[in-house]
Amino acid sequence: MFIDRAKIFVKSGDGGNGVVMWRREKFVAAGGPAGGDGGGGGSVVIVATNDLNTLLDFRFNRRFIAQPGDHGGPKNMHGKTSPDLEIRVPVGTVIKDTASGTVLADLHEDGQRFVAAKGGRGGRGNSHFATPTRKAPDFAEPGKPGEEHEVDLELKLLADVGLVGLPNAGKSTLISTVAAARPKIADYPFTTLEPNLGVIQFGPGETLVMADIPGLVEGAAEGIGLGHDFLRHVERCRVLVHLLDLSGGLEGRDPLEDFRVINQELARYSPELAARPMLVVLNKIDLPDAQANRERVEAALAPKDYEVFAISAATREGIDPFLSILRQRVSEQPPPQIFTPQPRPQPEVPKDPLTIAKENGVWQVRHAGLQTQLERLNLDTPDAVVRLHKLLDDLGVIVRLREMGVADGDGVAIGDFEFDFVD
Ligand SMILES: Nc1nc2c(ncn2[C@@H]2O[C@H](COP(=O)(O)OP(=O)(O)OP(=O)(O)O)[C@@H](O)[C@H]2O)c(=O)[nH]1
Ligand SMILES: [Mg+2]
Repeated sequence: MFIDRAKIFVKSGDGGNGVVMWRREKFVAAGGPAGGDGGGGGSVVIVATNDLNTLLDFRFNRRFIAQPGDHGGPKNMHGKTSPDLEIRVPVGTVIKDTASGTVLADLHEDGQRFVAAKGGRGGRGNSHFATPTRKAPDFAEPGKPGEEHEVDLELKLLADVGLVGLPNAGKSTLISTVAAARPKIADYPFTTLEPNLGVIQFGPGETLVMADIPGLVEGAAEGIGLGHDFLRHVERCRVLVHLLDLSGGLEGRDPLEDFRVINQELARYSPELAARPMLVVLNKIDLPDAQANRERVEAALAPKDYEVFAISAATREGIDPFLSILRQRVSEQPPPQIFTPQPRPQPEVPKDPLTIAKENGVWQVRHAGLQTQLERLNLDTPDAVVRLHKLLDDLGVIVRLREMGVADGDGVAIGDFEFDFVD
């Protein structure tokens, strides 16, 4: 089964907490602070590899959760940083933010990495907070929480040339003749059930990648046959090769009618794809029925400005002239489209980050980012009040409360955290 889309959940590890510890040495009465830093949480990293060609692994496994960092230890010992959790995907995987649809990354090279959820930073231990006036800081920083996101993975193979045509036209035969590819070939329709890539070697170091996709039929856009979803894999091709069974097959079809049908399906999928440069290849000229059709088909296509080739994928007849023009046409086109990644949209931050309102006798303080800053203050420690006061003062909360007429003893709430106001 071919799977080329998946939705996954990723969560990075929380950072470990920094700790409050003291040096205890023989003969040293009161040692200084010695609380170690917390280790960083593991990130979830998506890595592209040429070894895979489907997103099948994500059918049953959709949650990826990296480990948290360890807390700091005594004697300034760092907590252990957790390793990153790596997820392997095929090259050509586009990663989108599920919520916004933003393209976050387009992994177009082997080994390319994308950090889908960044591990939380470890908190600093109390030794970091010692100053000449505060020799014994009795607080430390908690680790930063990890991130969690939902992302869509979408495989859009990267190939220079995309082969399109009805089932049985000979697409897989052609790719096996010109490229180092061994797809399944058979004399019945829908032999190919998943896209295959083949590499055509010209000279040393000069190659073209060709994509063979399952055959399209009339109504593919409505899901008839295997549907047209596979066109996603030729969307980024520089040149399309439209393969026609010139013999008309066993049912004696008209190759010109086949040509019209496929072009119509292409246009229904994407007008942009339908406008891509297209070479028309009349296949199976080794068959007598093909010879009978050849003159008529060529004459009908000539006025439409298509470059038309007659070949036999089976006997190689006509292959070389076709390949040399194909190589030329591809080189004239811009390289395959790589999506430009965008940063993940951040939740809207109100213009005035601070709002204060008296609700049911309690001053509700709302401030973008205050919650996070509160988390960084370890509020269980004795001098927390002083630091809380300083934080609120720095953010202008105290001034604003006074302006609004706060009185000593009034309740003040910041999220879940409540305290009494004392000036
Ligand atoms: N005589 C002759 N037969 C050919 C030629 N090319 C392909 N065939 C035959 O046509 C049949 C279909 O070929 P495939 O390559 O499987 O066709 P396809 O377009 O990949 O078909 P689907 O994967 O079903 O979409 C097979 O029996 C091939 O052997 C050719 O040039 N000459
Ligand atoms: Mg095939």
